[in-house]
This record gives sequence, structure tokens and C-alpha cells, in this order.
Amino acid sequence: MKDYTKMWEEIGLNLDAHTGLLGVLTDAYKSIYLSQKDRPNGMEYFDFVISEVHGLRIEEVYEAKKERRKIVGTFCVYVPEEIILAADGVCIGLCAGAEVGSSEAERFIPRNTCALIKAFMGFKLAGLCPYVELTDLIVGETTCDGKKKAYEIFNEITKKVYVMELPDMKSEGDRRLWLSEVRRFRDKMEEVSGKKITLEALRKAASVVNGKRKALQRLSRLRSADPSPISGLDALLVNQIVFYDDPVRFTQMTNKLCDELEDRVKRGVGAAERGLPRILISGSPMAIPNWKLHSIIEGSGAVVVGEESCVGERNHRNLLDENFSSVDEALEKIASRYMGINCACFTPNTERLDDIKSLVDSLHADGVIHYSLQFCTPYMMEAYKAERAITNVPFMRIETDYSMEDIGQLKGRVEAFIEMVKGRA
Ligand code: BJ8
Repeated sequence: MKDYTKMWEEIGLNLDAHTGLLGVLTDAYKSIYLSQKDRPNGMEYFDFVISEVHGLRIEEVYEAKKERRKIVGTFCVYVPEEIILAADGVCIGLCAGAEVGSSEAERFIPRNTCALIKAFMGFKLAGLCPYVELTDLIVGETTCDGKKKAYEIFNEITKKVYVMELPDMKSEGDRRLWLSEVRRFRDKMEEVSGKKITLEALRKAASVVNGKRKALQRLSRLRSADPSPISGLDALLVNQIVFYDDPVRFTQMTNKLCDELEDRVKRGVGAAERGLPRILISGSPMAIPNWKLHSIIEGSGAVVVGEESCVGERNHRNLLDENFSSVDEALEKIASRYMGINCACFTPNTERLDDIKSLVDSLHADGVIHYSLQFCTPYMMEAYKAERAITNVPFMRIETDYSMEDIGQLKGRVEAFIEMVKGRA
């Protein structure tokens, strides 16, 4: 790997801690990812992206910043990427998937906060996220209470946070509120970038972002085959990388991977044997490098065939209707597309239960593991309804965090669950 020390210094990272973090990440990647057998060749690109996660991509974003493009960081799939791209911005999902800087974070937020919030605070406070340092704007949202309140503190620390108000329900009034928030965000992006968002720019952005979604939908459909042509770990990685890779290149490389997977499906070639128990994971998002649950499940003789999660289906399930002929109409379509994301922060949220059921059917899942990050109240609570909704296949709830302390206990539970799934076959 090229020496990026000078760039990291310029960006203001904590160099020693950062080197340590990259070392841990590289070791984890080798043992979890590179040890897998029968991986598609198309994963080489994604391996490369990971090897350059704090290198080449940072360099690209840094270059974009020097060219005066605005760098916008996000933590939620509710933030409309199309508006950021239409203002010639770069949209980046910020680091939030590893147990980093927890003690620093706990000086500002309670110990019993979900790992994702603790991580985004921790990455910043420990000087370990190059992306957050490069941002001109960080866009938060009023989803769960933890995020809402954490953004207030995050703004004190970074002075760059802008919050979109997401309603709790989906009535007509709520939809109007959300549309007004989408318009306000358009105004904000125009102000930050100094560029007018035009119809033409929105059309182009819509096509780029839909391109990514279509490629991911294709990947998702291919996982319905038995044997699955790709491991759950690899598919998860693609769904994580979409949040920070260059969008056009990402789409090309994901489609190339899918071409190869299509061929594998035709030839009956899989990343795992035919007939292995097929598991759908549903619940809280798994930000990179959170590979914990997939690695336990796939190390226990099953294959993960889908993620009903924001790092997964909820991110790409709905396309934006590109049939608009004015900026205002585009904003209406954007608002309505994003309102169709069924996050547990909404009440009631029966649509999510329908999504889980439909994924069990379309992906031919033999079991559902409901995954909640500890202290993630929306998903921990909604697990009750999800369990009652899924009546045709076994269902198990798991609550965990990013630490490795409970690995032994989780393995025991997952193995017992997989045995039960096999027993029903
Ligand atoms: S649309 S799931 S990305 S809010 S894990 S911080 S919910 S306590 S991340 Fe999410 Fe947007 Fe919803 Fe998706 Fe809170 Fe839960 Fe933590 Fe969470």
C-alpha cells in the first residue's frame, strides 16, 4: 500500500491510533474474509477497496474537496443522496461500525447507548475517521432518541451538524412535513455548495443513485439461488461499501460481480454447498467493519441469504421514480421514495413486518435471526412483533454490540438455532 502518512497528518488524524486501527482491521479482514473458500473473482475489487479504505478513497475525497466540491457525511439512509449529488457534493456514510474511542465517547453520552452512536462519537473523538474530518456538512436525522440527542453534542464537537426532521408516523400531515424537510435540505445544499440545484442535475443524480440500487437489487435476487452464488459475508461487504465508494464505479463493479454470479447460478456453483440452512438477518444496521454475526452464522454451517436492514434491503429496495419534469416534482418524488423506508423508528410500522415476510419467501429463507444492537430500543421492541409475524420458519432474537466478549455465547445460540432449522428440513 502507498504511504498516505502525509495526507493523514494534513487531515488531522491521530497517527499512532490510526495505524493501530488499520492493523486490527487488516487482521480481522484476513481471518474473516480472505479465509473463505470459492469466492467469486469479482470480490477482488471489493477486497481492494477495503485494503484502501483509509487510503485511495480518502485521497479521492480529499481531491474532490480541493476542487471545492462539498463533502457531506451521513449516518442514515433517510438522507436523500440525490440532493447531495445534484449540488455536485460527495456523499459519504461516516465510520460507525467498530468499538473505537468508547471511553472518550462516554465522557459525553451514557454508557448504555447503542454501539453505533458510541462508535460515531468515538471515531471522531479518537481522531480515527478521516471522512468526518473532510466533511463540510454532517447530516443527521430525528430517527431514534439516541441519535437525536447525540447529534446535539456532535454538533458542539464538530460544528458541522445539520438535522433533518423525520416524522414518527406516516400520515398525510407527516408526509407534508417530510416534503418540507426535503425542500429545506435542498436549500441547505444550495447554500453550502453555492450551486443551484437544477432539474438536469437532479435527473443525473437520480440515475446515478438508482443505478447503485438496481445493481444491489440484482445482487439480492441472485442470493435466492440454492446454492447461493455468494456468501452472506461477501454480499454484506458490498452492501457496506456502497456507502462510501464512488457511486458510478461501485455500480459498474457490482454489476460485473453480478454477471459472474449469474453464470455461477446457471452452472449450479455456490459459495457454500447446496442445501445448507438459509438465514435471513433482520434488524439494526451493520456498519463496516461489523461482520460479527455473519461470520458466526456462516462459521456454523449456514449461509446468510439476505439482510432486512439499512445496510441491505432497506437501502436499495425502493427506486426513485425518475419520471419528473420540474425540480419541485423531483423533490416530491424524492420525499415519497424515502418515506417508503420502513425503519423501526416509525409507529406503527407494519410495513416492515410485511417486508420481512416477503424476503423470507423470495429468498427461500429457512430461518430468521432478528439482530438488535444492545440499547437500540426501536429494533429491540419491534422484535416482538416481528417474531409474531413470522410463523412459517424458526425465528431467533439476538441482542449484541461490537465487542467480542459474547462471541462464545452467541456461537452456542446460533449453532443450536441452526440445528433446529436443519431438524425441520
Ligand atoms: S433508517 S435503522 S439507518 S435510523 S442502531 S442509532 S436506530 S439505537 S441506525 Fe438507522 Fe436510519 Fe433507521 Fe436505518 Fe438508533 Fe438503533 Fe442505534 Fe440506529
